[in-house]
Amino acid sequence: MSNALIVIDVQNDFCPGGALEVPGGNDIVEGINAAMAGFDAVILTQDWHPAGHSSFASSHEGKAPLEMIEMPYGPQVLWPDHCIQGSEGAKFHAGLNTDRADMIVRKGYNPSIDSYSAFFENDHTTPTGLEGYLRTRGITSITCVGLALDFCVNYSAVDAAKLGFDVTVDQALCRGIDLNGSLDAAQAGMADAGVSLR
Ligand code: VGL
Ligand code: ZN
Repeated sequence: MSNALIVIDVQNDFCPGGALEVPGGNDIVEGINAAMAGFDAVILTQDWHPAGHSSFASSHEGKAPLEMIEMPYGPQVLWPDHCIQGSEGAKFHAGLNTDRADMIVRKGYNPSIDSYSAFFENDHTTPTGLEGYLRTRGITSITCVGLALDFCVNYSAVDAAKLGFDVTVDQALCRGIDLNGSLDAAQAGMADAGVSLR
């Protein structure tokens, strides 16, 4: 039985000055680096969209960022263009200790489906492969940290709990976007799914 730290999307575009900045997103970097020592495995995720991705408002005529749209897989928030493959914004925050990472999971590369969760795309069916990686390494317990608490951290933690992992979210090492009450909803949803919030 091993434990893993899953560091979600600590990328320039989610930090102050980035395209989809999360307030205080850079404040958690040092704490995340320090936390790495307490885990058998460290996994980083990286939001990794092709230009023209369907989650970008700019891909939908007449739509502005933060408006909603109905996708074949359900409602989707439209975002400013962010984390475009190979761009500065898609790079990890320069202060993040990426040397300690055993694995980097990229997600959101499918042009027609967004992927908040580190485990499944937003159709809740297409796997990223992370579940298999964790299971084959004997990891049963995971702690999620990173950005954004109410989107990618939330979806990753809930999916991991549904898959039967023992899941903790360390909220001191997360920052949220808080769009129309999304932070309260995320905390309630994670608690319901059996995620330990601390
Ligand atoms: C995220 C919105 C769009 C996140 C990624 O990392 O929480 N949020 N893409
Ligand atoms: Zn994204």
